[in-house]
Amino acid sequence: MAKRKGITVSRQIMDSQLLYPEATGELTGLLNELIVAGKIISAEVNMAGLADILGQSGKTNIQGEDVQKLDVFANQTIKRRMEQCGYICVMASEEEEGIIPVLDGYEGKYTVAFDPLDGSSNIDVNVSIGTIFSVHRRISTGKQGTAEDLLQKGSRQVAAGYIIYGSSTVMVYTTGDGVHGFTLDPSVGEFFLSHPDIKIPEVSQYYSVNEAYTNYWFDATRNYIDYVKEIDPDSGRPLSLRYIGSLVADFHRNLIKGGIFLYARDRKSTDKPEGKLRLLYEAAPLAMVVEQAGGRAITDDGRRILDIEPTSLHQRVPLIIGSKKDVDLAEEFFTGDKS
Ligand code: AHM
Ligand code: MG
Repeated sequence: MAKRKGITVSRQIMDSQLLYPEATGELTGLLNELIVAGKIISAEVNMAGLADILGQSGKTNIQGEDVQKLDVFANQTIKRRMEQCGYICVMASEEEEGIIPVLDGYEGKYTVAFDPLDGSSNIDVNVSIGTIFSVHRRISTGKQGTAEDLLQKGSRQVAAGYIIYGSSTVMVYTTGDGVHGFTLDPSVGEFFLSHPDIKIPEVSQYYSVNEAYTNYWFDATRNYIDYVKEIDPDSGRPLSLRYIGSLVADFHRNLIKGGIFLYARDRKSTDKPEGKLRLLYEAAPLAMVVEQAGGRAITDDGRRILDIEPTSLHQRVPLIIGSKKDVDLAEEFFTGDKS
């Protein structure tokens, strides 16, 4: 789609819908509800420092409401908008153990899984955090949705994306026809197209990994990271290290600048044998975004993230995601073809 200045995210979503004559507008409505939730969370994130000060004095915020932790606030905000929007039949949140029903009579044909505030350990120190979402079409036929509707592989997502609360608030999403990025203009409360048809650079500038875990790494991770740090200016090495500790922020930077993010299995993860990151709320939606932008997302044994059939809501998965050529090369290290 040609770049048009001043186009709002709602208009872009509507234009995409027009490509499908059979579309009913429900997905458009659902995405618009998520956008409203994102704006509310963005406003609260911007108030976070102030809310904290007010919270210490009176335990109430400027509206006279109880001061809530931001991740609780984000979770509640999305739930409340979703449960009566009429477009979904069930939802799941990284913050809650079980499936979350919608209000009786409001069942729609989609499902949403979300990480309300990814990177929440960074909230108190003004580092970028974000909301990640994943949308599937329901497959069950009863009135209420079920876990089965949520436990579908990533390749069946109909939409995915995130809203990052950084130096500005940016929404990035895909409905399967490319990746589009919008920046919130807080003075008018609208997201405007700022990153049309995002393509991730084929080759990385950055690698993102928690290097504090070096002594827990298996050989594949160690060998690959040693490789990206070797000096070889002709092939662009060494890569620079960037690791924020908010997946959504590390991912967003790498999407725009070119980069590879790794959270593989290691010896430390005895209680989390599949690594740390969650398939439904983090890996699958970002995998759809990266593939739509021309990149790749795989596990540390070379499986395509989007092909993994989920077996539980909070399933974890090793994740290697980013620029295509770099993930191709990492795959060679991780699947044993290169060391
Ligand atoms: P969270 O959902 O509890 O915030 O954990 C997920 C976060 C990711 O955003 C980030 O990539 C990762 O945890 C960082 O983990 P570590 O501190 O082990 O490097
Ligand atoms: Mg998270």
